Amino acid sequence: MYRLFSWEHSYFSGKVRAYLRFKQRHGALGDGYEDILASPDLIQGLLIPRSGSGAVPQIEAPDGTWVQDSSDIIDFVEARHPEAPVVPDPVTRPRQCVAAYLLELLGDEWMVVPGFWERWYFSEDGRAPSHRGFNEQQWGAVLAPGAPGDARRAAGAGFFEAAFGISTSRSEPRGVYAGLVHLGCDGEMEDAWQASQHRLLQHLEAHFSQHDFVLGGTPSLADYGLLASLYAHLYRDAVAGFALRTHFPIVCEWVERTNGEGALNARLETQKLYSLDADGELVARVATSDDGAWLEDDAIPETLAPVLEVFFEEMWPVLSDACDVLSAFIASDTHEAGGELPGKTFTATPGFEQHQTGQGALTHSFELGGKTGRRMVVPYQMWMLQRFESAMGRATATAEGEKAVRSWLSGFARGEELLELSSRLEGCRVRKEGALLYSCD
Ligand SMILES: N[C@@H](CCC(=O)N[C@@H](CS)C(=O)NCC(=O)O)C(=O)O
Repeated sequence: MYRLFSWEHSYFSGKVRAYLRFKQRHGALGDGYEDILASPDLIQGLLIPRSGSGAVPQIEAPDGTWVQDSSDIIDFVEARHPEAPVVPDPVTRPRQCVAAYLLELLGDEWMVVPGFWERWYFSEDGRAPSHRGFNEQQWGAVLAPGAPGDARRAAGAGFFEAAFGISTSRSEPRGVYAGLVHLGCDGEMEDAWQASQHRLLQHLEAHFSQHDFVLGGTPSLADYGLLASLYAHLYRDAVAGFALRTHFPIVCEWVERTNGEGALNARLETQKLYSLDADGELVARVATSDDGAWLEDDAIPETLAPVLEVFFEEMWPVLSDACDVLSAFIASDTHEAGGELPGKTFTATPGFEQHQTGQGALTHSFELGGKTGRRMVVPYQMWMLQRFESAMGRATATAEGEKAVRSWLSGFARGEELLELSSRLEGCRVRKEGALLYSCD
């Protein structure tokens, strides 16, 4: 049996958990998995000694291998359990394959900023509405599991003050609040990030009104990437969750369907809908759209184009600039070839603060919604791009695949740049070992 070490309220845990449920639902996960609450005891005594990192999610495979980072986990499980795949075949479905990786990247590393912001903004002193109490409870449930409710909440509240300085979050941002600033979501930029999120949600509401999943009637890697932000932060957290249910109810239904729990009304791809025939007998039919399958002929749903435009118009320019900045850093005297690079997405990595904050060598300006901000380079995103590059290589290995992908990408601003990704990544390739990242020699 696999062991998943996770938290319910963790961004990337929701992505992996929903994916594992899908594999299990399709009988494709061998002996299945156990979802284990990664309490502080387990993090200190098991996760860190075994894998070198306390981040969640992590899995321990039946053979004792530890894997972390949600994308590595999915790749690991897909390689060992190929039935009910979540990645479209790159040869027969090259566009869908590329779209799945792109949207995973958008969900993981772009939507993380506004999702993270929603959680912590509506937990600050004096916010109305506020979900501070809910947030204390969900963190306390991890920090002091099994303790009485008031003690659990107190554990969450104490941690917010000690680790994140929540009462001085605006004047002296620390912990998660510093992380938001490092990611370019400070007081000046937060409205632009929220507008970006609303733009995406509007497009997703329109898309899921036509199709039950990103690529049709069954989930793919893209659904799990998008679910990271949408489940733990935007659906579960109280203030964001109220807004999501109020303004984007079809997206909420997709969250339930993709999360695979409490989803009778939302309909799963394994579920049947029934009607009655003339004799009053039950007649079953596939419950999800598009006959329960990805669209035929490698078609990309039309309603997905505006979602992909968000990637090309907002995220790609940032990733592209970040590649240049990281290349210059790696080539500089400050960095030794093959040496360690910052690893985490949520905040500057300890030891790299001077480079990843202020005007440091690993920061750059970026534009969003007509405003200019500054943010840190996250080398993990280059690792994600390298992973995307290999998928792109497989999808464009044949002349037909190349033609199909090129003609589709040429419809997006700077879309064809993705076909030249290898040269963009030349100076900033990274090597990942567990949770740690290094430049390539
Ligand atoms: N890129 C990773 C991110 C893992 C991650 O950052 N997890 C967060 C929670 S969602 C975490 O564990 N933060 C606490 C820590 O790093 O100690 C993934 O895809 O899994």
